[in-house]
Amino acid sequence: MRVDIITLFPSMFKNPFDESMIKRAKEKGILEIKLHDLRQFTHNKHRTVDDAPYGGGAGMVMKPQPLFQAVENIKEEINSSFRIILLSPQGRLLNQKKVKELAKERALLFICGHYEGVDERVREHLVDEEISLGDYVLTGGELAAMVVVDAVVRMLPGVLGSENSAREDSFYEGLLDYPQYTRPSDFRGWKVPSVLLSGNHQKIKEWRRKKMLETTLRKRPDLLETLKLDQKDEKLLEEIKKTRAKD
Ligand code: 58G
Repeated sequence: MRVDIITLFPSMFKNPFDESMIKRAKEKGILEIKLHDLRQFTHNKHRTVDDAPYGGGAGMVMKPQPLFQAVENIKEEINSSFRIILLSPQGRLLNQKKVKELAKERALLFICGHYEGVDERVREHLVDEEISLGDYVLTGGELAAMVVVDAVVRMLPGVLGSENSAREDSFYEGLLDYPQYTRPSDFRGWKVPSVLLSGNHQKIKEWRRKKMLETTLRKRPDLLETLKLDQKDEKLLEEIKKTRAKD
């Protein structure tokens, strides 16, 4: 996958993109990231990228010209189809389903906004898709772009081991994960659930499934509302609800 990022602060990406999984994905040739300094696409002497809003009011708005110019220049470099994404609080909320969808693209281009936002014509005529991480405001789109890139890269074939990618599928299902434990089996008197030490793989599988449903019901009941559970899961969920009602 090729990832292009248009930003006023390319150096913000240096360290985060040179560590761990993203570094490995680049080394393996699975991923190529190109950063573009927005100021390079300005035509005026002062390399201005923002201006006051029409209609008045506080703050500055990002001018359309440098952003359109940047995308048009980059377009000539990319010889495959690509999706142009704007990170903003007005976008659709990112979830794992969207992450998987983005991971199927050949190339992604992220626009990182600053100030009070971008000229509406960028949103209307340049951007394919607006994505938000959540209902809060950041000073710039850079950190949001890093989050999206990290989540997408994680889903590219060959980035995770096969064991991990299989486990990921359980989250894609829309349930939260079951609790995990590692050695020692007794840490400061807190013991690992005995079923996990039993060696009974069928029992372990059932325990984990039940815990996934239980954790989801307790922490994110909203996730269960849209989920289609099979009869076995429905039965487990009823059991969980009954035992919870007692305490
Ligand atoms: C409209 C409004 C367009 C993402 C603001 C662009 C980016 C939060 C998120 C902007 C962001 C999020 C202004 C600074 C986007 C710019 C940037 N804040 N929730 N801030 O994903």
